[in-house]
Amino acid sequence: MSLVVLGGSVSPFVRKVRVALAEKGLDYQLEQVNPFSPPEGWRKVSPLGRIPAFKDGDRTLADSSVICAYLEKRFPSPALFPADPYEHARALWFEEFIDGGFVPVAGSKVFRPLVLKPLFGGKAEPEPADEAAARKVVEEELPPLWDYLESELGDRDLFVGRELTIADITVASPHVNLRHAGVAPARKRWPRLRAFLDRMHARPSFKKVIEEETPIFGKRSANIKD
Ligand SMILES: N[C@@H](CCC(=O)N[C@@H](CS)C(=O)NCC(=O)O)C(=O)O
Repeated sequence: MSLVVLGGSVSPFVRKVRVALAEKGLDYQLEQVNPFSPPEGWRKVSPLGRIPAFKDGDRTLADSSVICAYLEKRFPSPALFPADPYEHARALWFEEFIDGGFVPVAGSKVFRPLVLKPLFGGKAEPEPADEAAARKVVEEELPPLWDYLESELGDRDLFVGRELTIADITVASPHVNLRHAGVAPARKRWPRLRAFLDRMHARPSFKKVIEEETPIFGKRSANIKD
């Protein structure tokens, strides 16, 4: 068996697949692909040009949600998708919420200007204008999304059902990017969400990738306040 994840480890969608593989106890290789300067033939593997893509032997797939759905059928145990039809659909919904709603804000408007742009522009710190714009997003655009997640958690430890699911992995993953940018939901206003993230990021599956990434991307994570 040869499983390969293709993509940059800093992508929340690549991390989601890596954590799902780790939670299922599967070995895999990570082949670094930068979607902005991809290898030849990349569009054959990932028709939309995005990361992650995935190889299982000579079979290829693209899109983290598709890859995770495949992994679930191929390696059913331990399950990461609920058996109950409604709970299953709810788990898919959280994948969509993060993909279509949360990452376009947290990734493009916060992590990219605060962490990626300075790194790739060879600068130690973001431009003041980028910092100010990102700060505004953190103050105005992330709170309603965090309010929603806080209310969906309710008094439970996990988003759907009683076992860890793809919903939990998917929600926790882009919060690693935010953590690298020095941003987290304040414990006072979003106590359940913050405690959930602390628990998720302490799981061995997340801990391993966070430890790999932090020396490269996580300079601002020490700035996080409660
Ligand atoms: N729905 C996709 C989203 C993947 C995605 O947007 N990946 C970003 C990196 S985080 C990417 O490849 N961007 C490059 C591009 O859109 O050209 C998934 O779940 O895999």
